[in-house]
Amino acid sequence: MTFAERLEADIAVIEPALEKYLSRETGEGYDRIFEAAKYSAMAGGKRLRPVIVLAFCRLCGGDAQKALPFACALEMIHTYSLIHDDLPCMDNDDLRRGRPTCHKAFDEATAVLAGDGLLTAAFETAASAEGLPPEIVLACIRILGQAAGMNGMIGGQVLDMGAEHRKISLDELRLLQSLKTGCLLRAACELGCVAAGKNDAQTLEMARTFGDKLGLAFQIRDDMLDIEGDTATLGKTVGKDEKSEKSTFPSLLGMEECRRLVATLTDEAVQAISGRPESAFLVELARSLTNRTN
Ligand code: GRG
Repeated sequence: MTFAERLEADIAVIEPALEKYLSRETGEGYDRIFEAAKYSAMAGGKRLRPVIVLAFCRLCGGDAQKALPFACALEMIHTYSLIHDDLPCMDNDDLRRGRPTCHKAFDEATAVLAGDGLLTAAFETAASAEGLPPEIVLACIRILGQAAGMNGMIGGQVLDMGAEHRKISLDELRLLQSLKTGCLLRAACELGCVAAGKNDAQTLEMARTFGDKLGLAFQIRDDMLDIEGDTATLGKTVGKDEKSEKSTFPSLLGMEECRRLVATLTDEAVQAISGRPESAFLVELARSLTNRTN
């Protein structure tokens, strides 16, 4: 299977599973909350995090189907973070994944609840994983909680809020991004390994190195796209960082240095998994992100 075929096949498994998990017991009289959650979750998106979960599971010799609940749980957490990030009290955005943001399509309170609902559904979904020993399921739930929590993505968002309208150092920016964006990407790599039953220190170190390097490269490219991308292709508003006077990788390092850094970090990510059978897909995925346009 080529890279493109594998990617397409994985997304074709992830999307219906995600929709199915979000269609459980839709409530009479409160269907609107399921509608809002699905509006954002099923709006497309690259599905990068769940695809990485499945790929790392295969890399570790596991059955990717068994990792699917964790892949979907991670995508639910990611979607919740986008809904809340777009709220008027946060980034106040009108456009996401090429559509009006959740609070624009519904209303603010519904968007808050849709985010909360997705975050909660993620843990229900992970806990419902079948065909795996309970200690593996538990380990995956812990990875999800740590990555999404206050020592993870939430902590990163708090640093991000404190970084508006002032210049921060490169070290501060790296910490902010490693929590805000890096934690979920790193969790994707770890989840795949653990779901495959590989949780030895060496395997997890390999997964974390790949996740950390890829996460940083991904965020630098994201900052670059806020400058050189276009709203239609990205599906979200560009030029937001400059407007809110945020320190970003391009503002601290310049575009050329960013381009160089993305390439170096991608090489380092690739190096971490090189030589392993089944690594070709992840290598190509990492390379494809270096010049992504959305
Ligand atoms: C509780 C009100 C409240 C807010 C919490 C959790 C949170 C706010 C913010 C999370 C931080 C966040 C949104 C980081 C962005 C990371 C990022 C680069 C997202 C874009 O990811 P892509 O490009 O998106 O993979 P698609 O749409 O392709 O899935």
